[in-house]
Amino acid sequence: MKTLNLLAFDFGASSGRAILGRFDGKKLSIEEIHRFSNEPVKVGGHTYWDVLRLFWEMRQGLLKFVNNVGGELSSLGIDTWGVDFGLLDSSGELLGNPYHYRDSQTEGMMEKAFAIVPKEQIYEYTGIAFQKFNTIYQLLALKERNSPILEKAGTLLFMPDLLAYFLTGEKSTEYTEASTSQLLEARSKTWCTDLIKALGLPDNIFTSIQQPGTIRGNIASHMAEELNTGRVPVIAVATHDTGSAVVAVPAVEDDYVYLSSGTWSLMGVEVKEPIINEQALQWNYTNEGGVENSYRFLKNIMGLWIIQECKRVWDRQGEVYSFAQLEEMARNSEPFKAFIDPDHDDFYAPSDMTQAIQNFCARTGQAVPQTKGEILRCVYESLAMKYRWTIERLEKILNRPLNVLHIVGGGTKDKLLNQFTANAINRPVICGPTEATAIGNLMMQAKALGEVANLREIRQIIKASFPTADYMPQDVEAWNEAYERFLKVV
Ligand code: LRH
Repeated sequence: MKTLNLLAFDFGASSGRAILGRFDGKKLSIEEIHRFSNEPVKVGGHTYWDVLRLFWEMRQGLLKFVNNVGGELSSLGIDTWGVDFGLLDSSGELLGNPYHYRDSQTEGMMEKAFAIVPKEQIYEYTGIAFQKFNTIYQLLALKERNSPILEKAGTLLFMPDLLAYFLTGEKSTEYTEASTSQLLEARSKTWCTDLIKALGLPDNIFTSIQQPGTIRGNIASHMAEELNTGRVPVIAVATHDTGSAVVAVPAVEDDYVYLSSGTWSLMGVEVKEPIINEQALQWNYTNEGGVENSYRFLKNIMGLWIIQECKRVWDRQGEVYSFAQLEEMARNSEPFKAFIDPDHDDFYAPSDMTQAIQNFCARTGQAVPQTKGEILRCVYESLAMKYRWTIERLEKILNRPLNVLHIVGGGTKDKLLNQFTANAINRPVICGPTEATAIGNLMMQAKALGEVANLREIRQIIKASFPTADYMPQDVEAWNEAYERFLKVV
């Protein structure tokens, strides 16, 4: 076959990139052709995404392909974080800027929802974990304050669908992203109209659902002309970034657990049927929609957000260090001084993360980390411990052992955390690829174009194309002892 040029637009909560993939049928190689920041914008008491700027960055990525790379672009795909959306009016115009999932509008909305539809019933319908930022609670917040935007809304499009709409003019909803809303029925993979109606949300704003690996349209002709791209097919990949990342886990074993590590840490397994039971509900595990009828049974863990936010605080104070320098400070600090529960609400959106960590340690009667190194070491060790906590509970729910951990995503660059994770979970850890999300996005394009058969084949190709790094557990005794102390704060 001729080599395909595929373009992945991968939008994360702090940055985005356009990654060019060249696929010759056997191997995939990647090249970053455009990178940009994605800062939340705070105005008038709310936090928004600057979606038009994000679209502008997509155009820059396309222009860079045309001007710097050249040749034929076979297709493109878009993935973003979950849950957030834009609303269009009946003529297709965007009504306001999409809210950021960390906006405070959803405070108290879960409780409001449970008063109408019991929590257990919501879980039974959707299988989705309770996170205050889920689309369901964002919509409820708009409804509660009689938002004119919601009243005028004709169509809801999630972030990747919205960006695809700007590009193609086609309105559709991709399944993996839609599943994060907590508004889909887990088993039938369709909108849960009973839940939507019970909460008094409009049920006429949702479009039909497309499975990942299908062609959703082509770049609109006026834009194709302007950018000189040709009418490139736009593919519905697994448009939820975690969905794309999990596609790219280069696993050959059956007994593995994955961790998609970035701003969030998403840890879980791939299953054929959603797991909806009391234990899964109690420990707040989710069943996100995956490719080829799979589900991602996983837990959302706060992840590197905590480190990113510490860095932001220090940057603001004029003490600017690279992530590599911060990692070194943590490495040189005293072990096991204090622990936090990374998933405590204290760490969701504090104005000063370092303060939040210190307050948590003081409140729980532990030594209070003082230096940057101590604070970071506390976060790293606590994350590693939370991974162990999560795997142990996964094993209980699944009733089978999970013997190896695959870590993918940007977090794999953090060697200290990789090693701490192996130590804490006492299992081998295989790290890579780092650009898993973009790679999963690219390979689902190849599948939609008919150049690769299935997920199994995709993973073999990824394994053959990208190296991994292995970490073996060390100091297991000391980590076991410290885990007992960690358990006291979760
Ligand atoms: C990770 C992620 C995660 C969601 C969160 C909002 O980027 O998609 O899966 O829950 O963002």
